[in-house]
Amino acid sequence: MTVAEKILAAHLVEGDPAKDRELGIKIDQTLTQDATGTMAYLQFESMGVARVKTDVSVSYVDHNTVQIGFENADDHDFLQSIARKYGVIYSKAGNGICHQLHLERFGKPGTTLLGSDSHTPTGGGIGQIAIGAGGIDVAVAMAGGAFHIPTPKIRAIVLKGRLGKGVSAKDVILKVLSQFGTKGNVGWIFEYTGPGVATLDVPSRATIANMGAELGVTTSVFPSDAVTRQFLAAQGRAKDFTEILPDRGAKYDDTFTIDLSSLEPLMAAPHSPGNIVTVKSMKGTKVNQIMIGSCTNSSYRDIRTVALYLKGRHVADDVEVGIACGSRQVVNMLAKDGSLAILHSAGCRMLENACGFCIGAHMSPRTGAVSLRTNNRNFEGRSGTKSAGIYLVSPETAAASALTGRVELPTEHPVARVPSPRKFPVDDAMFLYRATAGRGVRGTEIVRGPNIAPVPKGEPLADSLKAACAIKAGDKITTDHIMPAGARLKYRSNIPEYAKFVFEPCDPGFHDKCLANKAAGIANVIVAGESYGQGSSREHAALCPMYLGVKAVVAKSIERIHRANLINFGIVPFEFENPEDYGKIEAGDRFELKGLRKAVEGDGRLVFKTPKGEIRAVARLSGREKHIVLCGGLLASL
Ligand code: MIC
Ligand code: SF4
Repeated sequence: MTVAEKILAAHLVEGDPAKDRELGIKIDQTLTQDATGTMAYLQFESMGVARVKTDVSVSYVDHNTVQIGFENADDHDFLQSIARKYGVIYSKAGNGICHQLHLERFGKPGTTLLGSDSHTPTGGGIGQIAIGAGGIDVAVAMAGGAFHIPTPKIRAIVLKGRLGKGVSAKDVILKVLSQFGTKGNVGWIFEYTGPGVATLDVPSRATIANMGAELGVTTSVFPSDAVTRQFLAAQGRAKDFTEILPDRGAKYDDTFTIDLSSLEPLMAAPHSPGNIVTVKSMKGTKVNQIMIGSCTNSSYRDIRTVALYLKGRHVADDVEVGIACGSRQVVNMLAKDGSLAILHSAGCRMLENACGFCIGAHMSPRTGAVSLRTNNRNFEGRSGTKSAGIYLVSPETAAASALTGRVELPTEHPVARVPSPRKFPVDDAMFLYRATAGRGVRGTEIVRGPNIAPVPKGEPLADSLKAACAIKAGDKITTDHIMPAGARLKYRSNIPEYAKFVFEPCDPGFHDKCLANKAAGIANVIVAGESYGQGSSREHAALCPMYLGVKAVVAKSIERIHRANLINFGIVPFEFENPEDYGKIEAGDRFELKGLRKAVEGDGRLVFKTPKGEIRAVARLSGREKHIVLCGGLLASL
């Protein structure tokens, strides 16, 4: 068996991998972050369960930490009180970024982790099957319910050789992205194997697993081996180690080999993480901003490497450099070994240990800027500046370029490799309620400021609907297009308010149009091209459209997490049976969805007529998914 098969087999509660399209797995650990967490816990509350039923559930506050206005602080208080009541561990704002912290303090080889954040697969670096999902799926898991995944196909990414100096894990995952792209990988698990795995430390493995999210795979996983053992021991968690290796002769559905020694520095050019070019081809390009950090590259190894590049030097005058570390542990280590002083002296702006710039909530670049960033997504406008071009790079490329303000090749002046620390300084003081984890404290009063609005519930699916195409979008529409974050992030707990910004970057009139249709008894339909709903796990990209009366999406293809979110909020996820039918529908077209309910109950096929002709759509739903859609969403189905 492969590593993924072993862990899945040990957690299988529904379905047979040999026969069924969908598997139900038991979830051992959950994580939430504040931007998706308020909704997840509101939904958990409405399930009427007395306490969480997982081994470990952690609520992190790392996204909305800017606190302009009362909204973020209201959310934090709500999350803190909910955590205390239901037995969730609460990680206070300032402690660090959820995925880095979870890897350091909780991630356990051989277990399953479900997180309401698409980069939860970071845990694959420590040998977990770690999966990103919508908040309501995490709420169900906290209540002891199974999580469902498409029966996976498993691809071995065989690593050989050893990375050269100035080349690092980010270049490995950018190489994988150049091969497999950001679409067409739905349902796959990428399993890293081969002799090169042993040359990568756990944070490097985590970087690679993290950006598997950009491939659109279910998750990525590394074996749990001697390197994992050493990392856990250095975190004071030797007892959490279990060895999990693939069996000799384990069979994979596909294999792709990478020779680490032949890799060169790579970057993802605007506006997709799959748009890979060599750093060499961009050498000398003027750079305005360099941002280092995010859950992809904010470990001690990453930031210490940057310090080694900048030691005794200063960043170029015409470039701004910001650094956000992944956790307090990382900062404490950098303080102790002198790196923090090096970075300050070099003129870097040291930011809070949080998502910040990665989600457009801090340090948006100037108009038309070239910004090199070590994070994982460079979708247009995500940085907060629509005209900026974001290039995703390794910490090495970022640091080398900071010195001249131009794109530089880090391999030309490499620094020493940072060894894995023998002992990490452990300080869990900002993880609250560990003593009552899993039990909770009865009678805790939940704090609900005015930003905490109730969760809307869907209605049962109608048999036939008068409908209108509310928007016709193109290929690779991300959830950042559907439900922007950045300055809008603070409305996450208030659906009527947040819904005002659905499709803001594509069609600012979308909200008003939808509400007018809804008032006139007309259902809204979203039409899109390939790979609809790429990127983040934010269920708001389904929940807010549901609130606006969207009843169906018809796309050429839909990404896994977003498809599940649509179902969870009672929106039928149709795909065109013939992709050419996309040309037969325009924004504003009116049509009738006759026999919609019957179609969902049956084989999912629906034919409807637009002014340009007949459209054949199909929603391939499992029995479980049909039930949810027919009820009007997961909450309504419980
Ligand atoms: C992101 O990187 O886009 C986010 C913000 O972390 C999202 C979650 C969210 O929208 O709150 C994700 O990746 O799932
Ligand atoms: Fe935070 Fe960025 Fe990671 Fe999302 S991708 S969890 S915003 S650091």
